[in-house]
Amino acid sequence: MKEDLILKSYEIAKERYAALGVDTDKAIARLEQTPISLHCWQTDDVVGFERNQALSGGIQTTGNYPGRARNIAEVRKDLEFVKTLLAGPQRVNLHEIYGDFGGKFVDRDQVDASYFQSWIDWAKDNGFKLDFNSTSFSHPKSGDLSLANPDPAIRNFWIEHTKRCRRIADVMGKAQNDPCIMNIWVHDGSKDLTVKRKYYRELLAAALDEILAEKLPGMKSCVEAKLFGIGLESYTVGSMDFYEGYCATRKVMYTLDTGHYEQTENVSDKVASLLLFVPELMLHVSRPVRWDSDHVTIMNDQTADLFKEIVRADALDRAHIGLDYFDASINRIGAYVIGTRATQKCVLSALLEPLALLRKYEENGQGFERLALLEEAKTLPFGAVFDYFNLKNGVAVGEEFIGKIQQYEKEVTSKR
Ligand code: RNT
Ligand code: ZN
Repeated sequence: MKEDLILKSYEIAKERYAALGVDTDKAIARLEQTPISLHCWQTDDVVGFERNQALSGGIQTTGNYPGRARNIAEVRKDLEFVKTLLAGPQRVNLHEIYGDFGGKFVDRDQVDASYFQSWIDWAKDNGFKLDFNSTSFSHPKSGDLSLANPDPAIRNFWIEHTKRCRRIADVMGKAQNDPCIMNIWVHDGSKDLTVKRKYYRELLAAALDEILAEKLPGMKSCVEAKLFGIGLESYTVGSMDFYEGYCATRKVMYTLDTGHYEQTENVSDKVASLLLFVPELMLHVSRPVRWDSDHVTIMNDQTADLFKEIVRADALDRAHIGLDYFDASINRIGAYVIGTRATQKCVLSALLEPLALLRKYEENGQGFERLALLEEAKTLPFGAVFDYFNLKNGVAVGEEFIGKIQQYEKEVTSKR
């Protein structure tokens, strides 16, 4: 794309926004400080390196597009390539099953930071910081209940696993001089009706209390609520209400996955409530289609509104952004780039909102003016600012990344 054209368009856009009291350079600078955590599991359909078996336990990938990463070297190579197509900082979000086990079977209650040293080194060499997740799915002991299992042997196995994962995250965070965010999501639930709803939730709360008791300054923990798991449709132990109460009383970071709500629910409206009661948010930016389907994130109203609410709450510093979808039906690298850029577009568009003026209208009771400006803001030259952000950071502008991904497919992923 013609560089001078992008620069010219940006100058015009900058003036249009300035007239509404918005500083586009400042918005870009803020976006450049906003890391997006790439979920490693999009490279390989959430298989990992523990037993090389298809995913099981409440979630599922669909599609069989060729080119899945089959080993640690391919996962890393794909992530390195993805990074070349993205402006701004990225982190990499690992699951425990992506450890560097060197062909050895390491059970979940045996894992330690030594299996992640090569990830720590790789991340440092490639300018990534790491986030982490314990893994309760895809294991013979996963069953329907892990941390909330009434059988103490199974429950303690998962408690031990999760404690070990927190220590791994602590090592990662110390190595990178920045807290590693560790997410805890368990699929625990019931396919059919249960008459012991409260009991399992008591078990989960007690398990989490035990897990989170250890002070680990290099990491931060977050816990993720869910509507339902596949095969566990009637009851979810870690429901929204459960985790809202848990995080508010324990002062723990809440993971808000945009796929985990009723389809007609307005997820963005949760932000300004949660932020009053929980210390921080971890966002799993995803796209539900009819259900929690984990389609590739796009710039739609739900995602745009989510970031608007975060910026309006002045909480970009209290919200950690990660992606969480697994689409195996299209080029997987393309899925990353589309989702990350869409998320960045939503953050940027939120930062470019003429908020001061909108708020002035609201304070004056000028409802017409507020609505009019909200509508007009939608067609401000936002694309010119996003293009400039990419140009400035030396990455593909606009649709240019399509050809680059096609080339990588031809040279790399199609040969797998
Ligand atoms: C599942 C949760 C969870 C997972 C990852 C793989 O519904 O969203 O975050 O997607 O842990
Ligand atoms: Zn999630």
